[in-house]
Amino acid sequence: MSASQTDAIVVGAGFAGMYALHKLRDELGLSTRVFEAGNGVGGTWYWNRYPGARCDSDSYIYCYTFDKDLLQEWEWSERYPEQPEILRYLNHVADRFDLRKDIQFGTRVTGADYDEATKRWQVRTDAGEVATAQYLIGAVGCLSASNVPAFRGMDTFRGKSYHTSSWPHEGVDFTAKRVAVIGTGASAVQAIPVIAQQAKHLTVFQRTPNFCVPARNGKVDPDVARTRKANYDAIKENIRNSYFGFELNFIMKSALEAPPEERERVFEEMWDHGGFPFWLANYQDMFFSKEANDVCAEFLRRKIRETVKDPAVADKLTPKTYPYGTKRQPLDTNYFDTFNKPNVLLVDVNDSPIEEITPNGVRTRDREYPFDIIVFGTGFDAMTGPIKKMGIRGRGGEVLADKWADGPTSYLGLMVAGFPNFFTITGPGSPSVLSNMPVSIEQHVEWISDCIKHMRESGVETIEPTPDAEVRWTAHVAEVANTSLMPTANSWYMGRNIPGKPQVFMPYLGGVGPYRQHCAEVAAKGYEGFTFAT
Ligand code: N01
Repeated sequence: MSASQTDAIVVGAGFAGMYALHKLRDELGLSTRVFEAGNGVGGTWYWNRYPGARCDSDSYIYCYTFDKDLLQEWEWSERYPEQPEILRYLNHVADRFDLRKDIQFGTRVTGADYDEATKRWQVRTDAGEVATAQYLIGAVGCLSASNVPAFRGMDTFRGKSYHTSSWPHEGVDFTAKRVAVIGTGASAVQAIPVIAQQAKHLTVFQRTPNFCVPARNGKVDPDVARTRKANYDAIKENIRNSYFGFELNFIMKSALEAPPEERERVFEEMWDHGGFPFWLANYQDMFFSKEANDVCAEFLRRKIRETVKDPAVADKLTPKTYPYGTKRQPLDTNYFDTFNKPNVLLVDVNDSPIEEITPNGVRTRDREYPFDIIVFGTGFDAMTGPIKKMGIRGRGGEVLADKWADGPTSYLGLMVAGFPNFFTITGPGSPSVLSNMPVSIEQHVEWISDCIKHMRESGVETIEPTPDAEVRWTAHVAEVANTSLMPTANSWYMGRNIPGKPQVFMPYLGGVGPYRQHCAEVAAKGYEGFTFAT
């Protein structure tokens, strides 16, 4: 067993961990070590290699903005970057900033204990290594702990099975295969049309239908790309101060006050434009008023009925049980149209629940379906799952997973009382998954780095939130969520996709811009709500 000591340990080498390493090592001069379970950089984009995987944010803002030259030199080929292209970008960043030399790949952190005597974190890895550091940064992502439902007979299946988030690097050939996809979330919505093109037959097992909006991917007009490059300073400012980290704003009007013809035109424009505007730049009361929401939802339901030829299938694909937008908006390319293909079958597991996985396939209450390949698009133990998996124990041996038994608590989604010098990047209680992730990641990394700089200049060794600040912030996160319709859905934002998980709305809905400003004010007031110790 070897032991190492550094100023900082970062867990994870995705967008967040890579920038944290650059900031702490190259700007603050801290000795920094990164542990990464994958054998390369990229986090989400290293693991999620399923067919059709691409980002739902426009490429020109799904990137780092901290380096002007990097922004100018990288060319995105399409409106939405595909997984291989994002991974190439992140590898380029790793090379450009010489990050790899301080990243230990193929190493999973299995535990981290705070030693009160030395004021250091002791981090253990699956390689049996122990490393200590003053600062511990959890850059483990929000969607990195996969959820594979515990169906009876899971290990009896004689064919191949894959979860979308741990896809084989060599890809999967579906030619002439009978394929099942279980789940219809954002990942499956991307994968299903691509798999259906290749497979002999595809059966989709759906628990909850989704309101999908067309992505409308394509090449970016070179003139548009040039103009954006010339205006990156303004774009950066814009997304940092926006509500969701995009160049999008709500329509400052009620959906109910807009005349029906005007509303129809606006909806059609957003539909034709594709992407997130329908979700994040709709009428301002869409997230707050059920009546306003119904108007938006009905437009999308009509689009499903217009696209899907068999009315019974269209009906099954039409969401009816939750307000529009309260589950993550999937963007699609021919998703609904795929169900018109003769080789595609939709099974609603509410009518016909999955009872077991058999050696030959899937048995529902009604019949057995034979398959060669089963794809689990069943999502993640989101936000808290990856942090809990790190096995964090703070002051007095308190286990973070126990502290969070009834749901996550934090101050600003950045730190937890009783866990000194442990920072979470895009943790629960921050805008994180309700934003364009790189924008929120940069804000957190920069805040953490400024905080550590301040600590070193002030000669203090530890920082942690006061219990009172944590209680107040956690209550505020819930209060803001409860003003909206968001908590009413069975979403992973609420933890409702995981049996037994506490039902708490985890991200902060207060908006990227206002949240950024609040974090800055906290720092300006001498890190109000935190305590320092020497
Ligand atoms: O996972 P999900 P995902 N039996 O949890 C179903 C991000 N993402 O991987 O809705 C049957 O959304 C489950 O049903 P229900 C994005 O933030 C980003 O698709 O819980 N079905 C659902 O249909 C996204 O939100 C991009 O009732 C079961 C599906 O499985 C997040 O990742 C691209 C089941 C899981 O859907 C997660 O998306 C793709 C069971 N026991 C994804 N358990 C980008 O653009 C679960 N399901 C960056």
